[in-house]
Formats: sequence, C-alpha cells, structure tokens
Amino acid sequence: MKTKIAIHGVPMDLGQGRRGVNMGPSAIRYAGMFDRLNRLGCEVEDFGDIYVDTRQKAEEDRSKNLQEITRVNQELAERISTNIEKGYFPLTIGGDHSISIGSIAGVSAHYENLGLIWYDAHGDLNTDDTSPSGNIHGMPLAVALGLGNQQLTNIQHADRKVQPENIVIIGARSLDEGEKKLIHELGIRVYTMHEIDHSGMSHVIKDAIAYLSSKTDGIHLSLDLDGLDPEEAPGVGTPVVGGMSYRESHLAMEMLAEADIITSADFVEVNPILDEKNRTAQIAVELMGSLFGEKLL
Ligand code: 4U7
Ligand code: MN
Ligand code: MN
Ligand code: MN
Repeated sequence: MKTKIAIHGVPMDLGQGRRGVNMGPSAIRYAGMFDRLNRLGCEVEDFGDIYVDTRQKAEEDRSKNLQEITRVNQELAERISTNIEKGYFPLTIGGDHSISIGSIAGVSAHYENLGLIWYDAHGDLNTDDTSPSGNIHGMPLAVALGLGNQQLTNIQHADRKVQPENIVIIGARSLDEGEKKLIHELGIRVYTMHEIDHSGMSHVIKDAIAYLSSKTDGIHLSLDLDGLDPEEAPGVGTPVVGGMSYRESHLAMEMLAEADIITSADFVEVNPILDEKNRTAQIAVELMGSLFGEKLL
C-alpha cells in the first residue's frame, strides 16, 4: 500500500437532513487519525478542510443544496487530482456521502479502468428522478456512473467516472425501488447482508478482489460508517439495523491491505452529535489503520 497519504477534510452536511455530520472530520482527527497512520510508517500530510457554506437559504433545486454541493465537490476533485500527481494516496474524511462525488471525479482521470468498492448499508444510486428524499448523499454512486443531475455528473469531465462492471457494493440492506432497478439493468455486483451472513466476510472480500483486480488499474474504497451495525457504530445519520460487525469490517480492511489494491479512499457519514463518546469516529480511525496495514503482531 502507498505510504504518502494526503488527508482532505470535507465538513459537508448539506447532502442530508440531519445536522452534525459536518463535524465528522474534527471527530476523526480527534480520534487520532494522524498519529495512527504516522506510526504505521506512512508519510501523512493533512491538507485541512474545504470550506462549506452552510448558510440556510430557500430551496431552488430538486436535489437539495445542489449549488453548494457542486462547488465543494469541484474543489475537492481538483485538490485530489493535484495531490495524485504529486504521488499522494488521497484519503478523504467527511462529512456526508455527497463528497464522494468529488473524490471519485478527482481520482477518475488518473486511471483507465477505475474500480470502486462501496461499503454501505445503502446503494446511493438515486437520481433526481428516483430519490425519495432529494438528499444528494443518496446519489453519489449514480453520479459516478454518469446518471442524475448534470451539474454533478459534469464535475471534472462529463463521462462516466466508473463502469458498472467495475463496481461492487458491500453490506447493502436498504435499497429503494429505483436503485434495485438500476442494479439489475447495469449488472452491478452487490454483496448484500444475505451473502455476508451466508458465505462470510472472508469469502465476500476474496470474491470482490478476484472480480475487480484483474480488470482495474486502481480501486477507490468509499466507506460509509453506516455500513457497520448501528449497535457498534451509532454515530451515523441514516442507521439501518443488521449491519456488518466491527470484526467483519476489520477483516475486510485487512484483506484489502494484504491484496494491496486500494489506491484512494473516503471515510464518511460520521456524525458526532449522534455518537456515543466518539465511538464511531474511533472505529473509522481503527479501520483506516487496518486498511494501511496495521497488525497486532
Ligand atoms: B447514505 C435514501 F431514501 N436511499 O436516497 C435516500 F432511504 O450516504 C437514503 O448511504 C440514502 O447514508 C442514504 O434518501 C445515503 C432513503
Ligand atoms: Mn449509507
Ligand atoms: Mn452512503
Ligand atoms: Mn448515511
């Protein structure tokens, strides 16, 4: 795994309805991210937070807060792209999941065949037309596929950022009708909680790695903390019962580290206001440790 890491914080909460997730980057830093990664021998540089204008205003678009979310993601994409050119592994901390629009856009131009691992309770495959909520944090995977609002799909370049056959979703247990339709139409590989219960995380990750690694030249990991069970990671805005455990999530990160295939990552949706003693941010940092090769012995 690459050892020169660029941290970008995005205190974004405009992509969903509950305030507090904008404090996610602070909570993750407070949980010791820098030292943890530094101790592993990584050269870590924290580039700070991107400014998000959270002033409230009248709604103008179907997708809520579209203008500011577009602006912030454009900036994030540019910063990430610049840092990839400088040889950094971009690690983005959120903030709600709408920020993956920018991180994937920033990464995508640097790979011919980008792969994507979406670790999440949700599919995040809604568009302007299918979204039940109008919340953009439920749309980033659709946007990466070039679907949905054009302002979002045009960030960096207008094409699809990732091909559907280069995507896996892990941990899904809440999908809207439009999302299910899209998954079937595009043939996106989804490891639902059923597959994880049935075959185990070890098998699922092995299968995902085998599926992606031969056809991609880089793989972005987008980890939504609500992929984990809310009993263990309560500090998230859209909890869904019956999620992946703390142990399963560590195993997943450890296996990805061993395979040495991840080239960029996001850790998103940590909401310290809804958390208990910063547990969820702490878990995010521990999982980052495993992703970058931390071992007990
Ligand atoms: B998250 C939802 F309707 N699908 O679109 C929506 F259930 O980034 C939830 O994964 C989206 O946390 C959750 O609003 C987005 C809803
Ligand atoms: Mn989610
Ligand atoms: Mn998500
Ligand atoms: Mn969520």
